[in-house]
Amino acid sequence: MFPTLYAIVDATPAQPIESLVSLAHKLADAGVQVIQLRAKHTPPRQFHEIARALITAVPQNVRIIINDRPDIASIAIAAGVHVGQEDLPVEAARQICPSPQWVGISTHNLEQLRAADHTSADYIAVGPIYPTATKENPDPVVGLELIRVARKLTRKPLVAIGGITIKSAGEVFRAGADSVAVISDLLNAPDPAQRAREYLALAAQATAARGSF
Ligand code: TZP
Ligand code: MG
Repeated sequence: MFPTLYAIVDATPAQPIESLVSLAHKLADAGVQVIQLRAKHTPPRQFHEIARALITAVPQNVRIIINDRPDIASIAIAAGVHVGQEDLPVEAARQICPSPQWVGISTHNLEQLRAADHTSADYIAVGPIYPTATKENPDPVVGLELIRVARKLTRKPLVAIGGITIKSAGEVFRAGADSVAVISDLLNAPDPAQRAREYLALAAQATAARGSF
């Protein structure tokens, strides 16, 4: 089963590596099985250094996924890479990150979803589901409807992203998401590990109630 909580650690260049490692540790201890490292404004050398630090800090069953950069995912021996519509295409990323490494792809509309379904992507992210302040220049909000449509269109795991909170996650799972990708509602929580546990418990309930598709 695809991990139900897809935590994203958003690194800024000024953030000490120890605080990122400590956060990854806490999330892993809480039961999080996939953590994406997103470092939009961090130079590649530092990005690689953070990636290595996180990969060595967490147990082997916790997948560290590198955002945007298949080269860094490969060289850091990460569990995979996540690409957007303006990054390298999935099959190009796949050449750099062959299976069993994961290649994930972001989609923002039906056309992109259909195209992603025909690639070797291991999962498809859909969003932004709700308004988000985390992403610079986000695509238009797609709402729960695009998850419902996506659920009928693909058998690949669906990761919903964008503005998801512990209050909205239930309806996101009920719409057909396998997983919720969360940045601010995790990182800004008073206790991110506790919030992660809440997501995992809620996901277990929501997916059990929904049954399998
Ligand atoms: N892609 C679409 S929305 C988003 C990304 C990276 C940001 C999600 O962050 P948050 O804080 O969970 O809305
Ligand atoms: Mg990207």
